[in-house]
Amino acid sequence: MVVLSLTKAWLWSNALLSLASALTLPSPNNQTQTKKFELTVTWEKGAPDGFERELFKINGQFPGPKLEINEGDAVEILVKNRSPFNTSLHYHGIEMLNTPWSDGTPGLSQSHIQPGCEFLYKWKATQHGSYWYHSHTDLQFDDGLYGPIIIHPKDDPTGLYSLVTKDPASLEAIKSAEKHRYPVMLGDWRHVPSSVVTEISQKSHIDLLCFDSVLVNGKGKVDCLTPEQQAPLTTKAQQQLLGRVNGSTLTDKSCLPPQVLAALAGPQDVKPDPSVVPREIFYGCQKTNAALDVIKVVKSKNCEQDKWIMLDLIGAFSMITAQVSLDEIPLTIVAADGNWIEPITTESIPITSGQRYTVIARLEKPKKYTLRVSSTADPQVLFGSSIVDFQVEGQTQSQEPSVPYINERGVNATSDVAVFVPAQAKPFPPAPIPQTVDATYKVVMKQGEALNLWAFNSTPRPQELDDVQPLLLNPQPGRNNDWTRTIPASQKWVDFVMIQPKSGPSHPVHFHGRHFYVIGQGQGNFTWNSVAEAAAAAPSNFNLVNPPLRDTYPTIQTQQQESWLVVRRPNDNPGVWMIHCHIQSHLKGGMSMVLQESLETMPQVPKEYRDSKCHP
Ligand SMILES: *[C@@H]1O[C@H](CO)[C@@H](O)[C@H](O)[C@H]1NC(C)=O
Ligand SMILES: *[C@@H]1O[C@H](CO)[C@@H](O)[C@H](O)[C@H]1NC(C)=O
Ligand SMILES: *[C@@H]1O[C@H](CO)[C@@H](O)[C@H](O)[C@H]1NC(C)=O
Ligand SMILES: *[C@@H]1O[C@H](CO)[C@@H](O)[C@H](O)[C@H]1NC(C)=O
Ligand SMILES: *[C@@H]1O[C@H](CO)[C@@H](O)[C@H](O)[C@H]1NC(C)=O
Ligand SMILES: [Cu+2]
Repeated sequence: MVVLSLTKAWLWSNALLSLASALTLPSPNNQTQTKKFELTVTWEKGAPDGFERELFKINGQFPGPKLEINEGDAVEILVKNRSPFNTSLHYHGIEMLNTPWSDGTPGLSQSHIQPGCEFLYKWKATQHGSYWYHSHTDLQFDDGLYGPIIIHPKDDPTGLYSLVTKDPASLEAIKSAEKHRYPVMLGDWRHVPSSVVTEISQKSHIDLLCFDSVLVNGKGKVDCLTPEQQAPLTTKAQQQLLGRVNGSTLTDKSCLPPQVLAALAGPQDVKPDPSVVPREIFYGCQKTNAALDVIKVVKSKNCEQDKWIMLDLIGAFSMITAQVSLDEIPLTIVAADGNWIEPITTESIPITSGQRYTVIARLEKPKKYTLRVSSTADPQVLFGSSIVDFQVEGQTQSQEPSVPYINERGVNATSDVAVFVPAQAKPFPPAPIPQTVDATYKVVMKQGEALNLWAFNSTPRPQELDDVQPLLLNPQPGRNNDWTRTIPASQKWVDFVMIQPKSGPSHPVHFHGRHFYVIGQGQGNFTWNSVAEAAAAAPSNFNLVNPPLRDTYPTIQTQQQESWLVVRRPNDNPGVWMIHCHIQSHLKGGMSMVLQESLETMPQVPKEYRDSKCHP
């Protein structure tokens, strides 16, 4: 589409950006070093929600160990694949500045790590905040191949925290909480391995197979609702979908039944076949009572100051988007996808697959507080929880159950619950963005020719491309096809206009490499010839002053009309990067494409990454 060429704005914005970084405070934490980790991947039995199945473990645990790093550190991660499957490890949200070969994307930055083999990832922690690692091979992260990454900031965050409290003792307590952050990994979980899910989806052309539980830090339980309990939790959208097939109701796993999902197919689609879906995928709920994750926080007797905690909420969801809320305790968000924001205090936060929020909270009354994770996705009523167990030495803990802000559908209990709106997050410190760009790329997201096929532009990207020689070793300058865009180094800032067709589900769009600014979003057709024209015509849909900086952001789910999302992103990190929908079945179904960025200035791929020989 339209290619705008204006480079002055880039220079202008660079000047402002360096101004912003000159304002940052001196660093208390500048002893950088090389942090080395060894991660051994195995395939073994486990029972995260009380039901035993096989799953991936890393160093014998699920989720994998927390990788704790300081900003500025050099990071080396040796992955030893001791599982029977090909695998890979991607570092979600890590920009991989000058190390595109360590991005962990099979077919792009590396070949799969084959069973018995090892791979050494090396990258520099140029960012701070919460990130996570996960397999980028098949649907392996559905089988538990993930873990958290915490990068402690180099710059003194006092300026940020003093927007939360001016009380010196509380400020110290928050800084101390930052040193002891708790990752909270949120996942949707099935009792069958992802290989079975894939096989069923490919045979039936239905990819919305039921989940069995929601896990928090790898723990959860199966809840079964009676029809009476389901009734008030069934959304209007679900009722409409059920209404399309006579006599259908939610299954006992609280899912839309396969016939209803099959009815989503259009006349042009390959006809779905619900009859080949094994009954136990949708029916036969069996309640479990497994232990939930507990974060135990103890305030010592002689501690005068308030107790503050910092949590890194990490959306390791395969499919769902959930509202997350800690009963009775307001959460102050200080970072989104690792990027500091002006603090926003909230009581319920929507999190999609791939997104992260860093929150701080003040605990006063000793009590067990429930952290609720309630899916808002249409196919199933699905929820889970964990516990923040707050004890004060010398005080009796209240035994009263904590009072929820949200219900099992993520709906706020009362109208005064503060629900976070992601578009309102403002970067801290302010990060001016260029007002014009050098190019605009339009990406039309769509369903493929079947319910389990998905695409950016017209053709699903074939998964076999994960098995070819990594594109980074042999880039294709000039290639521009349905799943490749080549962005020359001369295009310093680029807009992507993501078009969502009507009656589509929300797609959490994820970019590897550099993060992006979410500058505009709206419903209806994107009828303008350029983003500048759109912003002039519909200013309330755009934020060109202080837009959110993210690496994963959802499109608007639509019924009657299209919707669009505009993101603005620098092209200053040469490499071969994937952009894709983070819903795993959509990625598997082809909803991804490759950006070859600034190939002209790409650093030479080091010899050890060119040589693909296995080191078992
Ligand atoms: C660390 O930061 C302090 C204060 O800004 C500075 O004096 C010191 O030289 C820095 N050390 C290194 C190794 O950068
Ligand atoms: C559903 O029920 C209505 C009325 O009860 C009937 O007219 C219609 O044909 C039925 N549709 C199907 C697909 O069975
Ligand atoms: C939930 O909160 C929103 C405002 O954030 C309000 O509009 C809505 O009515 C509330 N829902 C309920 C059930 O109170
Ligand atoms: C494992 O990865 C290699 C290298 O990408 C590929 O050739 C092979 O087909 C893969 N094996 C399986 C079972 O996918
Ligand atoms: C919006 O665009 C679609 C094609 O993407 C077209 O079919 C539809 O008619 C357009 N709607 C309006 C209201 O212009
Ligand atoms: Cu998607």
